[in-house]
Amino acid sequence: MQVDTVKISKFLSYILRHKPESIALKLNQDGWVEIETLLAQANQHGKKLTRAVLEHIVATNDKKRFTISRDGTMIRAAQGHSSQQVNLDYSQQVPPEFLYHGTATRFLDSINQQGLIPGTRHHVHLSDDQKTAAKVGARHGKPVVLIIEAQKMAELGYHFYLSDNQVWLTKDVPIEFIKQ
Ligand code: HQG
Repeated sequence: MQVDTVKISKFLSYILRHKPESIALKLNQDGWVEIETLLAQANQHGKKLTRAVLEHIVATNDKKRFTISRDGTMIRAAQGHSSQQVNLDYSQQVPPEFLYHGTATRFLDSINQQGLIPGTRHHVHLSDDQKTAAKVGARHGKPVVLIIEAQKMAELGYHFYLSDNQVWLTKDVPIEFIKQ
């Protein structure tokens, strides 16, 4: 397929996580939108997108960033939202003993003071393997992987969620649960 799938995937992330209003789109509270409406609005705003291309991108996306509803009519981003239109009802899960957060060394001073905070997104993102965390950290600079005492947090009443694409989410991580 002669399309720039990375570029379209980034466009979809932008629309479905952050700025649906930029193409006059309204997501429902669970982040879903009708595929027909998304295609119509994208095309109206000069982004050529067909159902076939969309399905190709969803199926081949390296991180399974997008989910199509079982009946095939709707689409949403699996996680990573900042849009206030959305308040996803993630499934709460008991985490493993440790989870990992990849960040850049330049953020460490601040993290050591404040703990991990979600920033513009709705959650702090964690993964169950160090390799993925290292890749996430490298997006921001010299990567460092922090070890999060997730089970201990859960025992103390902190909530953990697992997205459709297996990213662990929590609201914040106080410094006492972070090990380097
Ligand atoms: C850092 C990607 C200073 C945090 C990935 C991170 C992920 C602090 C940055 C998903 C801080 C936020 C999310 C504090 C946290 N002081 N910095 N107190 N607390 N930070 O991009 O986790 O490819 O919003 O360490 O795979 O990097 O888009 O979050 O470095 O799952 O699908 O603030 O994005 O997925 O950066 O990445 P981000 P993230 P996709």
